[in-house]
Amino acid sequence: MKRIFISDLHLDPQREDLTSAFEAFLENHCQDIDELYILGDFFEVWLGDDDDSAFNRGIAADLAALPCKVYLMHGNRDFLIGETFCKQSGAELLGDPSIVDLDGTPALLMHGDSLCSLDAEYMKARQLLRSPAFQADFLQKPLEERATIARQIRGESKAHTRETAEDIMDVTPSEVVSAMNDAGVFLFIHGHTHRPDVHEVDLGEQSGRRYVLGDWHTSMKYLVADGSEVDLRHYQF
Ligand SMILES: [Mn+2]
Repeated sequence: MKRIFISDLHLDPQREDLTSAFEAFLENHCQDIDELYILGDFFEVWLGDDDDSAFNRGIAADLAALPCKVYLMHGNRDFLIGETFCKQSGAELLGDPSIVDLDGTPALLMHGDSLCSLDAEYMKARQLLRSPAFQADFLQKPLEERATIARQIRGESKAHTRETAEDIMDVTPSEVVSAMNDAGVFLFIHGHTHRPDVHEVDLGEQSGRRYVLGDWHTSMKYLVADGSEVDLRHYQF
């Protein structure tokens, strides 16, 4: 099986360059694969599946037109993506964490934000935002009000990111080891940190590998898994 993993596109109606890059990527790289995995922050913001803007419908149609199976994991920006969008796009929601079997090699998949445990303020906000009570309350507000709240949250998050020490915003190494040990895997794929790279992870008796996917700006890094062979590749747009 041939699989591709991407994350952190942060698709946004204001960023036509990203939408074009995404559509070109689907056209040029995803026509001959079996599965496409989008590991969170597909959208810059997701206000709810009832926001059926032309932009959102267009992206759903792009996915629906793919010949391969599409899996979608929530990120910290688009965790409100629900079954309606999945139906429209033909995508299947993946829990965070999930394990995928790469032709005999199990790999742990996560968005990655839950491993940034040293960022206490973020972890606290995450707990609130992901709670069913907050989400139910948010989703029954008018779309315009939701957009205002989302802008406020993003504004606060950007200010917070600027003030927080560089190392705190990355995943916590001990959390990586625990997550991989709990899952019983030697291969881990995630996004979120916008620090695409391959890391050796000391798991005690054996070492594992952690592949970090890239965010989309004018280029990005994505992972190709051909059978159990994995390769982090550069995509310039
Ligand atoms: Mn993220």
